[in-house]
Amino acid sequence: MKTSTFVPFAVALAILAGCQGGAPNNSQAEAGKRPEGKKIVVGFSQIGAESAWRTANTNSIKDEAEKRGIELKFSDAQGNQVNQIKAIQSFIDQGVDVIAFSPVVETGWTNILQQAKDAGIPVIVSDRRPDVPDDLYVTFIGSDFIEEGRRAAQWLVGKTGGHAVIAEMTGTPGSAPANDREKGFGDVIADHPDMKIVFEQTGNFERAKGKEVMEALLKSPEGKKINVLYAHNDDMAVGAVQAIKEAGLKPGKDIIIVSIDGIHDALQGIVDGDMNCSVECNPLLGPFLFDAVDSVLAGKKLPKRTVIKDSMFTVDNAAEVLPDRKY
Ligand code: GYE
Repeated sequence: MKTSTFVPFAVALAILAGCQGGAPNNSQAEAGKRPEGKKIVVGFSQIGAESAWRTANTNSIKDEAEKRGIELKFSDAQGNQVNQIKAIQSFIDQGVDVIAFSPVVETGWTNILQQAKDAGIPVIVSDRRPDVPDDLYVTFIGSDFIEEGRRAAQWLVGKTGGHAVIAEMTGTPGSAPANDREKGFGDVIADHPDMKIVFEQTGNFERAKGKEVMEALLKSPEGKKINVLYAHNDDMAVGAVQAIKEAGLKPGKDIIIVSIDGIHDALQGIVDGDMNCSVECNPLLGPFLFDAVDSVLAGKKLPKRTVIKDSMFTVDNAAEVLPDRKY
């Protein structure tokens, strides 16, 4: 079975919001600017290494750059926006051909992206959306996080018949996936009066934090009431599974677990009966990113938004997918 399908640009679910593309602010796109044979230089500012998703995303980007002979200046911000802004500043100072980044939080990017624009360096947004005017980046490639939250909730409605006492473990505060996965999920359960979120706390998208938060929750009065955990990513859910087991309960049964990403360890958890559903969010963005780099440097117009098409894993298909899951 085909599990995670990348949609080629030609048929991508692209929202052609204006379809301005990168050509207008892309001085490098003009033929002849880069000396013959000179490598394309791309600066990429990554968030950090908070999750298995992120590590797979980093590897995909590094592997694809190498495959294409592109010089990648890769910077790991260790979860800190200030470090990301510094990295982008240094890419501008070095005069790279293209800047790409995945913004840790949504706000606070307008100034630095305006500087990139003023320097004539096109910016490609990968994975998470920054809250900036459209003209400050060429294209945004990533999954639809609101839809992921909706799908998690819709699955849960089917599983529980619309009766659930839910703990929601949220991602990095202020990040697009935390904001959107909360919204999408909340919108769906709002139509179901017997589905209630009684606890909400961040686990920062980290496995160890997920375990810690669940340990504390299970000791509190709310912890005795819940029968569902909705985690904004699989790593936090995997950490929570550990805490649930240590508390003498059965994850996947006493507490139904639905989360997002579709990493190997979550598929394993589903196969083992410890977890119930993982909505896929595909991290393998490298090929998309460097197709976009090529297009922008060739002066081609790009859609403002490319949505990556994702799948969903439950007991019905996890075993089939697991052997090939690389991350
Ligand atoms: O779900 C989570 C990661 O931005 C989609 O970030 C990404 C999220 C992913 O840390 O595991």
